[in-house]
Amino acid sequence: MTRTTCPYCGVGCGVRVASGSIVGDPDHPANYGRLCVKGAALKDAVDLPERLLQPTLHGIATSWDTALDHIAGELLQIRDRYGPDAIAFYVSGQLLTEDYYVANKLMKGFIGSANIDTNSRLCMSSSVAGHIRAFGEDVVPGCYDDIEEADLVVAAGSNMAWCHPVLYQRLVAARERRGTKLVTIDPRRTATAETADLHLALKPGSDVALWQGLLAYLADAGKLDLDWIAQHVEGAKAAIAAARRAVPSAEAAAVVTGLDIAAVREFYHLFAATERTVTLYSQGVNQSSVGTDKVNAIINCHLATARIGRPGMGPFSLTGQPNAMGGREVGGLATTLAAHMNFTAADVDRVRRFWNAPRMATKPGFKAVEMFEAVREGKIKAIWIAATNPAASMPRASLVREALAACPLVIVSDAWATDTTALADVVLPAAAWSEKDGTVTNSERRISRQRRFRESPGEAKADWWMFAELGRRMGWAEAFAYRTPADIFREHAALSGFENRGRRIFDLGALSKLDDAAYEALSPVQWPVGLHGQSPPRLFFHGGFPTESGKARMVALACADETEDADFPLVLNTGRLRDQWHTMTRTGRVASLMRHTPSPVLAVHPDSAAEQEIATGSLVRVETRHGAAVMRVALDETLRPGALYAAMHWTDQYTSSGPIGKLVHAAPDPYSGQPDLKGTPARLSPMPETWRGQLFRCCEGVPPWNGKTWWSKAQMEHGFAFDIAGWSALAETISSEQALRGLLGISDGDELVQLSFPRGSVYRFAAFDGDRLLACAFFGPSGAELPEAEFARDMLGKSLSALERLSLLSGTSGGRPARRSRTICSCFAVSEADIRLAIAEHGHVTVGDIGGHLRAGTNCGSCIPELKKLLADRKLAQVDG
Ligand SMILES: Nc1nc2c(c(=O)[nH]1)N[C@H]1C(S)=C(S)[C@@H](COP(=O)(O)OP(=O)(O)OC[C@H]3O[C@@H](n4cnc5c(=O)[nH]c(N)nc54)[C@H](O)[C@@H]3O)O[C@H]1N2
Ligand SMILES: Nc1nc2c(c(=O)[nH]1)N[C@H]1C(S)=C(S)[C@@H](COP(=O)(O)OP(=O)(O)OC[C@H]3O[C@@H](n4cnc5c(=O)[nH]c(N)nc54)[C@H](O)[C@@H]3O)O[C@H]1N2
Ligand code: SF4
Ligand SMILES: [Mo]
Repeated sequence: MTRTTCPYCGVGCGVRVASGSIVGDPDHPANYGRLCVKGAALKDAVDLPERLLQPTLHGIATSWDTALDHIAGELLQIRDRYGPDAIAFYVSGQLLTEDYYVANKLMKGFIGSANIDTNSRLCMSSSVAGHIRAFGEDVVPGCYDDIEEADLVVAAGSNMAWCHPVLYQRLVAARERRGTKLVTIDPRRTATAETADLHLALKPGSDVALWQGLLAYLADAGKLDLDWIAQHVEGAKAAIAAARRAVPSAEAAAVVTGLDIAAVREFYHLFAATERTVTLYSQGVNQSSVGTDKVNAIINCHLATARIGRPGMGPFSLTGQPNAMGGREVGGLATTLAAHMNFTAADVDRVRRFWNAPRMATKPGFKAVEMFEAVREGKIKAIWIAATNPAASMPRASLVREALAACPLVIVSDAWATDTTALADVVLPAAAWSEKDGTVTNSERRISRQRRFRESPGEAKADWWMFAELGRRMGWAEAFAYRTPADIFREHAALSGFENRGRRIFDLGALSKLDDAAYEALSPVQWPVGLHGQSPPRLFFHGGFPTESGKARMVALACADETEDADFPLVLNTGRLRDQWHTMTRTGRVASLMRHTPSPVLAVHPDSAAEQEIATGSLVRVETRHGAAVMRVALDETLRPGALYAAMHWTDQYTSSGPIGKLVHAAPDPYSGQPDLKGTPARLSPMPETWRGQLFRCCEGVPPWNGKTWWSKAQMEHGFAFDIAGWSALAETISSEQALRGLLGISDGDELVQLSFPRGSVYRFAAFDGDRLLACAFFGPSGAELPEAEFARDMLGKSLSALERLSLLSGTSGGRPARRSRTICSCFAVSEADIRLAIAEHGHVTVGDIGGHLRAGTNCGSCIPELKKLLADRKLAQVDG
């Protein structure tokens, strides 16, 4: 049995791997055995197909030696000719701490530039900047237990039911025990909001005003902890005065946020009255052009009430990626040095001495958005991208692609081919989760081991090894002579304790002497673990802020004016789905995870849609100042009028519309440089769909659709399902047998069957190798009823009887008509239709009833919010009826 840590979100759940099964680790303090739907599907996510197996140089397979020597030679030349700042690394919160440490050391101490930035710039950097402004250091003061010990949990810009599902499950259990109130602050009525006591669907971007209004209210109502403030806080007076000036009352807050005054009052009363309050926040706060101010507006209210560092109290930034926190610890951001040190002369010198560094960076480097601009402008001549897919996930992704296409040397290390590897000069095959060793730090500062339990395929290698090899080949053999991740971890821990003397809270001094066996056996541990202290789960109630005065800082904030773009009157919000992880390189290949939302949609509020006669299922062109895409619409009442919402997950590999990042603006926050990925001005126009189709086929790849076609691709158990629509004549697509064979992905020897007359004007095709079904396709005029993926799932890749062949072509499966219904429970493949039927026929009233009957919701529990919604819908229908 191997104990390791889930590779997805920042909750950092422990898992146990034994003989083919992967289950939650009952002893891990993040999850105590629980897993969400992505964690529960991990066994299907190892051994995924289409791995990168060998280094390639300009598309041609080569050896590690050749690839690394080439990179080392080029980088040295570029450094000598243009200086170190012409080289950049763009890395990721999905690297392990050890990978990250080596990359950062190589860039900041040896190449001599601080041009290493990370996708955490898009994710956590506003929280980092907010923490540093308030506390003096990037420290999360609380722990997960606080969520269970709170009486009020505020989820601000966080859809934790989908994005931090195990913490959400812990909250749900606590609510059942102690009646914890839940308030959500999100312009959308998310799965999290559905279960809240109060949902504040504020105007996008208006959070600062809501929290400023709260601070003014707390001051007016005499709810501040003046003694604690006097002892531990500076700047309170100015911050409160600024809040009163900007948002003097609940009424004023209601105006700016567009909320109901009663709802604002209810929130303010609840917050004022509940000492044990935890505010959880995530991308609705961070990913904003005022993200840092949002963070400080929240922290201000917690500092003013001394609700920090005590059980059940505190501002709590939820981290996204599995090692978002570890990356910050090693200094992976261009704006920080290693081990929570900064670009002060003393810190630069300290790190120089510790590393014995020949060429220390002395000033911050480019932040992500600026970095790709610098690449585009030719200031950066070489960039190494590791464990992130910026051609899809960066805002203004088309500009990022232009930049990479023009850059003389692009190196990408990844485990699969992506939109970004497609633009690389050198592609390096990376070892993936399950194949590599190291550590990650979760949202509550807890370091856990990721452990290897299987061999890497082909020649894939760990990222730390690649960076260390590069360092050796560039001439720094001694500094990069690591044998194992344990060597690196010890050095990282030692640096954190080096000349620390309690000045930096981030201190792993006590772990710097772990021998290999102890590193191998390391149990989850929270920092700080300094030489003299133990690891306190909570910080700061007794002061000790790492600022000059030792006090925390409340920040005086103004509320930014709204800017509107008359040509683009709608607002495009982007974010996550329950069962997908980012750019789908892993979760997009797991059939069970593709069932909940098999195809991308643009969610549109019915009012905005009605103006242009746009209906659910129709095609639209959505356009911003940065790009345009044709997408399928889903009308969605959970949005505010004027809002659009799209998932960030789909890429060029999965849909013709490509990544939504092509449309998203950057609008960086002035303090953190974190781009606003939640509020791009946009507009819509209808697209005239003339036909639509469904294609199911065994073979990988994307068929050669013509340009006037929208498509999306979804993995199934034995092949792929394509949802297709077009706006030219259908005949152009299926004109010849050759064209059809291309679409179905079959060779000349395979049998192609066509139903001789289009039934209900739907053309039907199937392809066989003997009796085995290789592919089938259905095309009809817009509005035609086509079979869904469910229908072909059981037949694709199998040998069919004559009767089955017939039923396939007639569009029925075993006599049962194909049914359009989405999957709610991915673990047991239970559809919405089945659940609704069971509720209606059996009178189920609880989630437990449904589980007892259909098993839905009894494994990972990720679908429970949706089950509750279906139960509530039924109740409403009964009342109405
Ligand atoms: N299933 C799944 N889980 C994940 C991930 C994943 O890809 N898939 N990724 C992980 C990562 S890296 C991250 S960073 C986290 C992100 O976790 P979350 O931040 O919870 O996820 P998002 O969906 O990006 O955004 C959260 C919410 O912010 C809201 N929002 C938009 N604008 C505003 C605003 O102005 N104010 C407020 N208050 N809210 C606003 C959006 O409507 C959205 O519901 O999830 C992690 N967990
Ligand atoms: N529009 C919009 N854009 C967003 C966001 C949003 O909400 N809206 N959210 C932003 C946020 S918060 C985040 S965190 C980013 C995430 O965006 P990305 O980091 O670009 O997304 P991933 O798909 O997780 O990319 C990780 C890559 O690393 C590869 N990989 C996996 N394991 C390893 C490994 O061990 N080594 C190496 N070298 N590679 C590996 C995967 O195959 C994948 O290609 O997206 C950001 N972009
Ligand atoms: S909540 Fe889910 S995705 Fe996040 S670490 Fe736990 S099992 Fe993995
Ligand atoms: Mo993230």
